[in-house]
Amino acid sequence: MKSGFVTLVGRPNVGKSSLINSFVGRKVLIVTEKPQTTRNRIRCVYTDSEHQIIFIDTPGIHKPMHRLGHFMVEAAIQAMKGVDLILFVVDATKGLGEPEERIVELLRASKNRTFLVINKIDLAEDYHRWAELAKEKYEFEKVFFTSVVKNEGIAELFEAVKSAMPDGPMYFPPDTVTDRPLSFQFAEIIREKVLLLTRDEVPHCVAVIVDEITERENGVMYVAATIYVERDSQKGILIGKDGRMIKQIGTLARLEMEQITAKKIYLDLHVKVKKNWRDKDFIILNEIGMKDDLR
Ligand SMILES: Nc1nc2c(ncn2[C@@H]2O[C@H](COP(=O)(O)OP(=O)(O)O)[C@@H](O)[C@H]2O)c(=O)[nH]1
Ligand SMILES: [Mg+2]
Repeated sequence: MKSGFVTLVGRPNVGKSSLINSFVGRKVLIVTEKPQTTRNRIRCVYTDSEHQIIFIDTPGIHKPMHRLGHFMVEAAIQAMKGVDLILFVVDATKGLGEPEERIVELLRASKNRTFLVINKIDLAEDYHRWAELAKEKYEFEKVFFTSVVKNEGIAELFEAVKSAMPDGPMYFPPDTVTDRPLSFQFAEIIREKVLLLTRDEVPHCVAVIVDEITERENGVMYVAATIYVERDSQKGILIGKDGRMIKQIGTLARLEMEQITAKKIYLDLHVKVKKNWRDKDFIILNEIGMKDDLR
């Protein structure tokens, strides 16, 4: 069997999580149009009769503004070590700018095989030339052009990834989808709904922790979760007029949680304010898995 680890890196919002979802053929990772949606290093497993590929999703590499951001970037850097292949994802509409220069340095230091992936080609023109030049200049092994939304170039890239894998063992049981527990997946789904429904600074200030998952006798799964924000005004936004916002977040999240578990779910959501948790609250930072990422 061919098996191995493949890390996706790039600046925020280029489509790293979207690409992994399309490789594994289901939505394992949350995706939104907001930068820094992904905060953790998350392993997603693809298995067929001849391959097992562990895709490692990473937070976008950016200039950190607080401790959370610092942990996120560090998680991405750690995830570049000791893998079989790196997919360096670049937005076709943006090209290689300052964030990419930093990543190129990290890639050089990691000494891994690297494919350059130009994503979002459905939104851009004239990207072939600069992409080929970048490939030559930085000595990337191959360059691929993809669009997740139009499903273009994905199969070709996936085939090349499969062929690049060395002979190896089955690292995870074949039915594994991710290395993260259900509580983490639930927390991410809830956070995604918050990101989809709120704007401005709110998305960046949100942390979600699942406090309890209990299977009740009537077959219902009881899930209690707390959404943390940094300010009272943000709490007001999340709860909304007559509690409408929190209700909408809860409904959307519950439907998706029911889909992945095939169970009936009772979702109990709470909102709490923790000032400056992104900088100061090690309990929250720990609970949302930031410490695990650095191991
Ligand atoms: N038009 C277009 N949008 C895309 C494509 N791939 C991803 N996106 C969108 O870009 C945004 C960021 O995607 P995401 O996977 O979260 O990026 P990440 O931060 O790199 O993980 C989301 O709104 C996606 O739906 C693509 O190929 N074409
Ligand atoms: Mg992501």
